Amino acid sequence: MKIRELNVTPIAISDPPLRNAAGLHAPYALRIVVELVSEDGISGISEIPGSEDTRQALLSAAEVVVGCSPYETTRLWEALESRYGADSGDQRGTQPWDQRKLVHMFSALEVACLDLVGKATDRPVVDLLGGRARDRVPFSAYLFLKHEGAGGELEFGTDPAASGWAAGRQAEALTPDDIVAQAQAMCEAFGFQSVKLKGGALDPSIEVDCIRALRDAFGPDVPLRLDPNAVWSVETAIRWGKELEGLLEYFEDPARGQEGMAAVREKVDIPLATNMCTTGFEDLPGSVRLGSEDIILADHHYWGGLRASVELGRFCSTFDRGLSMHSNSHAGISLAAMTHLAAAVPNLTYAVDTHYPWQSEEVVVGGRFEFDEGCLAIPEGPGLGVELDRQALAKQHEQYLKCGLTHRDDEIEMQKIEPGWAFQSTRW
Ligand code: GKR
Ligand code: MG
Repeated sequence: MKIRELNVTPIAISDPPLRNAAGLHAPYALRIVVELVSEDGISGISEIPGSEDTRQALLSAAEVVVGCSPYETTRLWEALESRYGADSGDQRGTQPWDQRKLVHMFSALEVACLDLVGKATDRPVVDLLGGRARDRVPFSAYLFLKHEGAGGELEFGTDPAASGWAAGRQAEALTPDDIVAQAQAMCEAFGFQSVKLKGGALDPSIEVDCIRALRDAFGPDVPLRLDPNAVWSVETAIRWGKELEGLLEYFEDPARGQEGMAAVREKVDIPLATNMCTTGFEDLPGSVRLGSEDIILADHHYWGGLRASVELGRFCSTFDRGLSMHSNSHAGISLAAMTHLAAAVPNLTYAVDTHYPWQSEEVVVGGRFEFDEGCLAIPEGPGLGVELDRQALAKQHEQYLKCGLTHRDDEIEMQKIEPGWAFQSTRW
């Protein structure tokens, strides 16, 4: 079986004005939907974070991909690496999200190949990753400090008729009480049983108060996580980390770099997690040498695909690291791939991050995924178990063309509400 066609469709999905260390989310999150079609007309799909650079790179990859076998993803990796060069550590960037090129491209192509192979052989992707270690995958609530509004066409406005989580998604949340209300609305709608707060946006004292308020509201049985995305100094992370001892399941990227994380880890008695300092296989020797974290957040978009993420799981069990999963704003193709992966890796025992509650649109047939007690079952059917809704895809592509965004820039969005605001890699 050979790949005959590569289709690359950039889309924009509405995203609320969420605050983070890099500024503010734009009214749309950019994603790219990739489709590979085999000579016999079977199609495999995937989704990755979008930018004009990634779109151009994927378009140019057609000359490498067309004619390849979807079974031979190792060969595909080699061909892409020799055509585009290996990613370097600093290409990741200082922002909360990863900006490496090759891992994104390969993830897009590998996931679509696995979907295609699954559809051709009538097996779910989880079987191609070693088979299921669990049938249901638990996800975590993902809270954000935010401004009023739900993103997309609504922009900063509100719908007075909205209630439940629809209202929670629109409401401003800049205080501990607001964050508790957001958590309650999200957990009620999705049934999540773990709660993560995105930090690094406001003064650490406010974010620590949010965690205290969440503990008071939810009690000790609901695991809490805080993620300042590495904009706290080592001293700040230690000072506030001490206050957070006994309150957090894990403390995610409290400080920058493996050395900074190791220094915090020595002084603070909370497991440290990362999706910023140990983000690729080339970082693993440093992680072992320095002991920079207790838990690594896998992400198939960043670790170079689903199979590479399974290999990361093996590393974690060998070197006594816990394994969790990172997320960015995304739609259902990514969610399906994350669910297959999390179901296949036995030691991925933490509830998985997802930004999904913040989105309201879908690109897959059947519409939005329904969570049951915070969990998703492995999507049924061959491959990823999802099909492209071509009408929805066309609409979201239209949205992409209209919104004029070409890459993610949370600093520029933030400057729209706070002129002069600038990202600082260490802010507090
Ligand atoms: O979307 O604001 C965001 C997040 O901060 C995201 O960019 C991060 O990559 O969710 C992420 C994280 O866990 O660091
Ligand atoms: Mg993180």
